[in-house]
Amino acid sequence: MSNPSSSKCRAVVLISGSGTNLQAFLDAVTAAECDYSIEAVISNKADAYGLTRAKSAGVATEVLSHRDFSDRESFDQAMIEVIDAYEPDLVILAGFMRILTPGFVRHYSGRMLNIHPSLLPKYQGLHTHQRALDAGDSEHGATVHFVTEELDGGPPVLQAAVPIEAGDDAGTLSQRVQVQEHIIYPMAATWFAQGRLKMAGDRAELDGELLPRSGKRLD
Ligand code: NHR
Ligand code: GAR
Repeated sequence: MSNPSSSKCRAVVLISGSGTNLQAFLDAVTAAECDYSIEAVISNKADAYGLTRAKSAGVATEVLSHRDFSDRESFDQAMIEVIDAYEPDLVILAGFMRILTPGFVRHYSGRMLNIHPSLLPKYQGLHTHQRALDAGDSEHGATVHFVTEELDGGPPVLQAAVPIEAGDDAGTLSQRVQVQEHIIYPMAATWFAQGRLKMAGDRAELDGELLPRSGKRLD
């Protein structure tokens, strides 16, 4: 099922911060036989460490600060222009921290993925690790999902769980979750690049079969 290199899936990655998920993608494309290429990394923050990771890997970078725009619509419109110059097949949100407008989301409908640090549909939005701890949950995790207008509400693709251990705080828990993020996110991107993963209404579809409403669970 792998693509010939001439039709390799072109991905653009959006970040706001440290970019450990971006690093997992960069490592995957450096290894042989990856089904996608990373064409560019775009950050809304000039000091995001992920930009350094991209440059070290020889990947093009762009910075577009939301502070230079008067509203979300004009920021998102400028982002579309920057992103589309790279002619992406797939847009990957990797710790990108700005809520996207309906127009932006529609433009990339069915070809934009996010990783969210919770076992969706639990804990949409921010501060997920602390919320899982405060609720006394026994497990937590991360979910890759297609991005729709509903924040963290698009069709889940793949999720991985980790145990919550006695003495965990948001920092130790997020580190344990991130180990799983770095496994499941490149896996989902590979499925997309191979043409096996699609958004079908409010569900994700893998190899022609609808996935469960919380996505496929990595065991
Ligand atoms: N946009 C849409 N339309 N749909 C989604 O599912 C999105 C999205 C944009 C980002 C990532 C998301 C996450 O995984 C994501 C999913 C930022 C916020 C937020 O409140 C919430 C969720 C996510 C990302 N951002 C604040 C804002 O006003 C700013 C917070 C900050 O700068 O630290 O945009 O959790
Ligand atoms: C990741 O843990 C990701 O799940 C989370 O931010 C971290 C980014 O880390 N995403 C969100 O909270 C989105 N709102 P990274 O920059 O090291 O990949």
